[in-house]
Amino acid sequence: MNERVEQALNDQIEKEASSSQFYLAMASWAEGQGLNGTAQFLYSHSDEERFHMLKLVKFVNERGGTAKIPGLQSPPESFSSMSNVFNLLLEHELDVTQSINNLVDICLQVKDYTTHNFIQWYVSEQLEEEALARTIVDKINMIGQDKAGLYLLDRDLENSAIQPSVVNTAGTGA
Ligand code: OFO
Repeated sequence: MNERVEQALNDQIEKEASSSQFYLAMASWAEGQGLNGTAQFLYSHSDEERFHMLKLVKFVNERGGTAKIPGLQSPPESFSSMSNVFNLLLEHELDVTQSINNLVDICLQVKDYTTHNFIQWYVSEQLEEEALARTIVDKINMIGQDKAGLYLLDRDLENSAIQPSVVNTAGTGA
């Protein structure tokens, strides 16, 4: 496996693992605040990010590279509000998208079309996740300080009533 691609994939493993921890910290905070729907949503998002990490680990190893399991920085323990949580989440997803785009770029530069093909799944996934985060941030902005509105949003998150507004068009499953 090309060294630059391997390095970029290992950097991405670190990003996905950090995402998982970050969302786990958010989930735990939300649970402590009695925001059970939000907590459930974030716990499952954290699981998803771990799956993204694992998928990369397996790909690197299967392609003859060496996946590196990273040590991670501690995520924040507390957040100031739902708005704070989801704005941070959106910011984080935008950063992950940039890093995926960088990976795509490297694959094209070194003509690694297999990894390029593999990484398309992540490109679609980021599109979905960004759209979902934006939807939630928009709703929170609309609700403002209205407690009843926040209660309903928390319930919607629990019932998965909030779905990404962009459909995954990659055609590749998990
Ligand atoms: Fe891994 O999908 Fe977002 O970060």
